Parts: sequence; structure tokens; C-alpha cells
Amino acid sequence: MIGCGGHAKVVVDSIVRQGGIVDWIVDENPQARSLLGIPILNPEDLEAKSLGLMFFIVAIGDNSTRRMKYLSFVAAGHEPFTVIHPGSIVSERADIGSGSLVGAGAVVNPAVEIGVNCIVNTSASIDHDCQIGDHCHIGPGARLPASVVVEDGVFIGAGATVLPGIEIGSNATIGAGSVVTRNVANNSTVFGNPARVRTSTRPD
Ligand code: JB2
Repeated sequence: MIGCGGHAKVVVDSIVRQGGIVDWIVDENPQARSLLGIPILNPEDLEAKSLGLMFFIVAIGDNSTRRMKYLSFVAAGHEPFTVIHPGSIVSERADIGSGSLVGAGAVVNPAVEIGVNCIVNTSASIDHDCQIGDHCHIGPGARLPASVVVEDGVFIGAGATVLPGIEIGSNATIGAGSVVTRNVANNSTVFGNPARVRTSTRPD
């Protein structure tokens, strides 16, 4: 597992409840020694171990950091591990991309597609026909009622609601508790009820 912060605790617990084992964690913080009893290695230790094929998951909340680490581990030939907390409800007719996490209490209904390396956080709800891109984070308690399209790298804050059929452009940020009633452009930050654009600084 990569990352040993707050999100890592949630991922470890989900893996253990799924019946899995986390052998060790890699983190760039040289002071970090263990998390929930699991040893932490720094990146140099990892190189020194020159391990073969590994299953991995990136347990870092920030979308761009998680994306970068995911792509580098895939490029090195490692296999992304998908985590579905047994206390979530995931339709057999939904697709969850590799290396993604579906957390405790989350609901993913039929005909949903979720990309790789996503976080569907605690108690988020993704209803029928939603499409979520790669490297997205759907925050705790967020609600996507139906047919919402979320492009790559989007962050939807805790408790936000996105109305049916809305499209959210890549790398957009939706503030916590927002109600999104209109499409959202790439790289925009929107928040409020109804959600309004606050900034659009990142280049396409
Ligand atoms: O490039 C990196 C790197 N960048 C940050 N490589 C490696 N190996 N590790 C990296 N990290 C590590 O990620 C930091 O050293 C730190 O241990 C961890 C980030 O921890 P933090 O607690 O700051 O954030 P988080 O991503 O675990 O949790 C955030 O996102 C969650 C979804 C928080 O906002 C949580 O509250 C939230 N639930």
C-alpha cells in the first residue's frame, strides 16, 4: 500500500474486512514507522528489496498524487488491487476499475461504471447509469442520483449532491455540501446551493 495518512487507515481496515492482508506500506515520510501495526518502508527501502510482481493500492486522498503513484507502479509492472468494503452494496451489474476503493456504507447501483484508482468514500451513493472516470474521489456521503457523468480526476466533496444527467468536466472540484444543478467545466471549482463557479485556474 502507498501512503500512511488518514485515508490509509480506512483502506487498511477495508482490506482486512475483505479478508486481505497488507504486508507493508510505502511512504515518503522518513519518520513514519508503522500504521495500525503494519511496517512502513520508505521508497529507497522498496527499491532495495527489488521485489517481483506486487499487488498494490494507492491510499492517498489527493487525486493528482494518487494518479501519479498509480501510473508509476503500473508502469513498473505491478498489479492494482481493488478494495470493496464488505459493508458496501455494489451491484453485480456495476464495473469497478482496478485499484479503486469502495468504502463502508457506499452504494453503487446497476449500470454504473467507475474508472481506475478511484475513491468511493464512506456512505457515498452512486445510482444507476452514472459514469465515473479514472482517479476520481467521490467524498463521504456524496449523492449521484442517476446518469451523472464524471470525467477523470474529479473531486466531489462530502455530502454534495449532483442532479441526474449532469456532466462534470475533468479535474473539477465540487465543494462539500454543494448541490450541482448545471454542468461543470473542466478544472473548475464550484460550491454552494445551487453550486456556482468560483475559480477555473488549472489549464486544460
Ligand atoms: O509521493 C508520495 C506521497 N505524497 C504524499 N509517495 C508516498 N509514498 N507517500 C506520499 N505521501 C504520503 O501520503 C504522506 O507522507 C502522508 O503519509 C500521506 C497523506 O496523508 P494525509 O493524512 O495528509 O492525507 P490522506 O491522503 O491520507 O487523507 C486525506 O484524504 C482522505 C480521503 C485527508 O483529507 C482525509 O481526511 C480524507 N479522508
